[in-house]
Amino acid sequence: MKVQSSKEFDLKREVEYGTPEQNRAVKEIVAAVQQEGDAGLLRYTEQFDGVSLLPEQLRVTPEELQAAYSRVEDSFVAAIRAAAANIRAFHARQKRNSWMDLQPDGTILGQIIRPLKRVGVYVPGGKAAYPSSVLMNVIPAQIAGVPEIVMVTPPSTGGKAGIDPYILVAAAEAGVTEMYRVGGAQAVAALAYGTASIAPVDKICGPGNIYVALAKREVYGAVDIDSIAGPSEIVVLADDSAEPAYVAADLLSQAEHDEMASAILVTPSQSLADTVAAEVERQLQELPREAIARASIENYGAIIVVESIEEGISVVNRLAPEHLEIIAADPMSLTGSIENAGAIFLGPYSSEPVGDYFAGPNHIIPTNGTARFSSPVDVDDFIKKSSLIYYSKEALLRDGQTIIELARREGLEGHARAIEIRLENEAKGGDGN
Ligand code: HSO
Ligand code: ZN
Repeated sequence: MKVQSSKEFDLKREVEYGTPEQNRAVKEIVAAVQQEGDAGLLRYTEQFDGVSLLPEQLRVTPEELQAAYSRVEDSFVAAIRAAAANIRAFHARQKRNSWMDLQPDGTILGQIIRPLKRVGVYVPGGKAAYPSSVLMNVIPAQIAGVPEIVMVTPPSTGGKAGIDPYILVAAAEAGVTEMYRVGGAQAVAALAYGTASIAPVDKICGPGNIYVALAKREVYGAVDIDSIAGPSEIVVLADDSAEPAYVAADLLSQAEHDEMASAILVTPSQSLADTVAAEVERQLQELPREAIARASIENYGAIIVVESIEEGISVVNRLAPEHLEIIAADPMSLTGSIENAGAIFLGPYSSEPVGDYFAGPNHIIPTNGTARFSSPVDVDDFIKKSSLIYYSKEALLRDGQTIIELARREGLEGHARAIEIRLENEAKGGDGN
């Protein structure tokens, strides 16, 4: 791992917008499913997943779900339940209440909070199908009160229509209410526009490959979508007090996600920098996903030596990482200076996987520097608000002229008159109540 100073370091990250061919293909698939419904959905499922299905085979049956439970270890079910309980408890704290303010003049202003009615969660197939991510997408929706939570996930290829039993169990435990074996851009289109077999949703979330990401962008507007997640990122801010083997292990825990993942150590300690570099190399050689982690470390990994912990903090704020670990003396005292970080892990025992799987906070966190202006997935992502306005006669008589003034300034005489007709009527003795 390269050790460099903060002056030499330059973070190069790119957002993927897809090739022109990929964009064209996605537009075509989305349009076809929108027009043809199930017929288009099934045709693309056959073409891309190699699975030929009848419309009535799209939905996962209760028997299949039962079979999935019998195929996974009891210890896995117990682990998922324990994680789900923590994630529920954390997200329950985020629930908002509707509110109303009654003013002395009788005016009532407020906000009514309602859950979205129907949400679609995309779960990718293959190796990146993480049961933990199913919990992280579904539980906030469930806590928000979303009554219909639909999961789509591609059937395994090669003619078999099965779905990973671990995904099915995680989905059931999280509270998914319907599951369908479709994936890719065609599944996103089906969720957005609906088909005879799959009713349309209000929001689509969950990670996927480039086709899924482009399809989500394509249907945005017809439905809401979540933000498109980039590769995982970890920055460890550490001083001499840190155990080098822990730091190296935590860097590799995220490097193993993806060749494009980024793992960075920021430290004022040259000796920590050198030992972590050696330790990363040692641990890499024993990692089953060595090839992926090594590519990530070579492409996007760095050890940045700074002058002081304060300079380290300013580097962190510039990077705005998805995950930040602070492994330093008195990490709490540094936390107030961290302006940009999606999730902050404090001290030597808060290794990132604690948050990835179990502690309770969401692991879907802004990447690519977007922690500057956005936040981890939470209950707010699954609610909407309606404003509530009740004006009393007294209040309208008091504010009417001011409103008329503003309306006429905008040249909107109709607006002004809607108010004026009431003021005039009231001046004549009125019959309003
Ligand atoms: N660290 C990933 C989430 C994850 N880790 C899922 C393990 N499984 C988010 O950046
Ligand atoms: Zn992870």
